Amino acid sequence: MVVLRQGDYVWMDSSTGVPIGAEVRVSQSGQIQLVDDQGKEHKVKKQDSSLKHMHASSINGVDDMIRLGDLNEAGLLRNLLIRHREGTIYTYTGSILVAVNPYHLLPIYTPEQVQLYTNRRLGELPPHVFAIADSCFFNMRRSRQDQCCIISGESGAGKTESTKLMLQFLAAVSGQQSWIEQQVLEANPILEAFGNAKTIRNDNSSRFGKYIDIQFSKGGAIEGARIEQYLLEKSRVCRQAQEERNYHIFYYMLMGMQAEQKKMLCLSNAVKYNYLNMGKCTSCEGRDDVKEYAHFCSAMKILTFTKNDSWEIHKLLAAILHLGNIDFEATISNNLEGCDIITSTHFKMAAQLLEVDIKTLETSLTQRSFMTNRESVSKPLSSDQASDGRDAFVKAIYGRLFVWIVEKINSTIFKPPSEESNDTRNSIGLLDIFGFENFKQNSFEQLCINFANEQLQQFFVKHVFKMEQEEYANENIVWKHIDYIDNQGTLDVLASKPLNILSLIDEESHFPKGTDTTLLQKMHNCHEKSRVYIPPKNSHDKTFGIEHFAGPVYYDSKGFLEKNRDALSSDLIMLVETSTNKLLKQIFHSDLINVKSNANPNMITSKNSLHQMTDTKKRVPTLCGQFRQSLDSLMKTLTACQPYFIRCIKPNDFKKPMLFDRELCLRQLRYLGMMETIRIRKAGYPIRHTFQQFLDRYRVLLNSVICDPKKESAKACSESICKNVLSDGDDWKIGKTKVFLKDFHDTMLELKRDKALNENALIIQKVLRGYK
Ligand code: AD9
Ligand code: MG
Repeated sequence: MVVLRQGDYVWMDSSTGVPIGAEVRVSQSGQIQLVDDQGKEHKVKKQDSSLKHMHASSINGVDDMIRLGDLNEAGLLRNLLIRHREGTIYTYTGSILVAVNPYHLLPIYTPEQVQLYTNRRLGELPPHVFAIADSCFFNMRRSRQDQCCIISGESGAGKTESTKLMLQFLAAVSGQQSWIEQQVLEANPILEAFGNAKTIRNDNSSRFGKYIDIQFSKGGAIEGARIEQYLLEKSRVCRQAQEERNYHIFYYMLMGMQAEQKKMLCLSNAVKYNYLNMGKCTSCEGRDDVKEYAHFCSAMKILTFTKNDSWEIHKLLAAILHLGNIDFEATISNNLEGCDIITSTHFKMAAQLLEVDIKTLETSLTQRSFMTNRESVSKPLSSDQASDGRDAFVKAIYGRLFVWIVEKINSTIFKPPSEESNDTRNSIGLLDIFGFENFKQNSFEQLCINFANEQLQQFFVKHVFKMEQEEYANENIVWKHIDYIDNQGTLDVLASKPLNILSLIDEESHFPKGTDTTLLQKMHNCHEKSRVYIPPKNSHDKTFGIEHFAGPVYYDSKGFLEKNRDALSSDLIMLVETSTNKLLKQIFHSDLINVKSNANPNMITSKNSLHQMTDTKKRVPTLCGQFRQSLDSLMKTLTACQPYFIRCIKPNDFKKPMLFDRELCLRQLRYLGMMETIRIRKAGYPIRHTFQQFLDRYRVLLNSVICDPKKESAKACSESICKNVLSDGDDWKIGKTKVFLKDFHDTMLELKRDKALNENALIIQKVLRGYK
């Protein structure tokens, strides 16, 4: 039975099913009131058996959640809530950083803060994204191993902002204030202009994934970087949902360009373009397109795009807008449905900017040629088919332009290692991929995005739960198994099992008679019994569901095969061939090679990835196939690094500061596996070194009177150091080949090592002075 006194803190039941914190207030008349964490008042009796006193650690919250006394969902949720309320958005779980989006600018990213966090051990100062960046940097130099930081969370949770902050910190500690650092930082505004857009979830939503690999010299200076991009959402160029925009660059350009240039491209305002006004939202609150355009232009200069490059890019963007405003008129001749293009300034401008003959543009858009046994014949397209073909062309231009821009940026910032720097150089990779998505209507793009998120979650599960517990067993560390939710089953159904969903989509895409309906049928036949697959409700329903780690998502199968085929008619490729526009030809370079080497080119599929482009024989034919391949290669890269994790949490759906939706946060904490993560980090030993590594680094802390390294084994010496520095009763372990430590042990050892080395240096100085 709990007795309630003024100022006590208790847990009380809440509608979410997870208890909420409340403060006890006793009025002068002795009446007891509870004010819960959301400010709601509740009357209670003096004694209430449903209430429980709060653990002292929960009242004001803790920096590191493994120190929470109330180690349950309520404790976890409240800790984040009260910290968020105070503007403390960062919290550790051991070395894993949890970041709650504040949705307003906090004064914690100043150069002074960068300096404060430089060269400090994790946990010495309050949690911060800079501390993670510093720790990555320190560990890279200490272990000479590549590091990576995986930043995850759903759309709008703050991944891209965290990535930029990490980058800002690393550029600052690299300390050269050189051109290359500036270039690495300024690549971002360009990528965001072309690859980010306003969505209902996020005003600056990344519609592509990126991995930035930053290379450092042995001395810790940034030498270069490489950006890998994944699967830009091309459909956005032609279609946007309500309240959403096309890619920022279009609006920037129309708002920010000089009148004279706009006139040359025959451009007017965003509302005038079909490709820009579909979402009924051409401006974005809080985003100044004019200012952003100026920033974009200066970034282009820093990244060595010439004036001419920039103009050519603008020409293609303008051509896209004009193409979008072309109208088709249905015709019937010889009983065949066809269409004409209605002559307009837009049509003329499109031809002029693409530098193609206007008549050839018309036939390429309104007819499709194909091969019979002997000859090539052409067939008229209906106006719907023609406008679909036009959209496919536009998507192909934009998608290839994006890839070209990333390649161009890489050619400036990537410095291939010289022979001598090759083995001394190390890197830190930052992964910022599109967050998990679940809209009212989800399509092929969402399936790809969510598949990528499944893979990253599995990487987390593998690292934090599987490999960790396997290692304890191998090293004979006494350990009580911690259960966790493993999403491998979902990945198996999606991509590993025979006849998995992605391979069925691929197979059906290759199959000439395949349709979205036959695809659904096959999926159904193969996965009917799986708990991961949710079948359509009835025979008319074209929607299937997948039980993802973050909850079920229903996908509309309509258009899946076409999107996956990502095909462009050979007529349009041939049109590009006839163009005198150098940039246009350049971005279609590999398609042009393919169309020439292919005797019977009916359809050409796109090539999207830099790496794969070099090998034309091993062509990956579908979008899905390409994406899988680039994800596989990403996973290999990540596996070769020592990983850090930042888990971003979105506190509300309204992009609002100071609003913490408990239910929304709880759902994210659950699917991120936060409870289990805290449990394993609390019980586990995330830091480990082989005996020899440990001895090499901490020899200065060894008391050689107690343990002589010349006589004793590395194991005995390591144990002696631990006993000496970490005290005997502390929870560290000696395994078969390694020392096992907690995160705070690592910090403690490093601080003591610094101190001992400094003292030694002082002694040496004194001795030397004595000699003089
Ligand atoms: V998506 O999957 O690309 O749609 P992200 O990348 O997770 O998503 P983003 O980093 O773009 O989200 O953050 C969304 C918005 O939240 C930003 O535009 C900022 O307005 C806001 N945000 C995020 N993190 C911070 C922060 N540390 N400080 C202030 C922030 N505002
Ligand atoms: Mg983003």
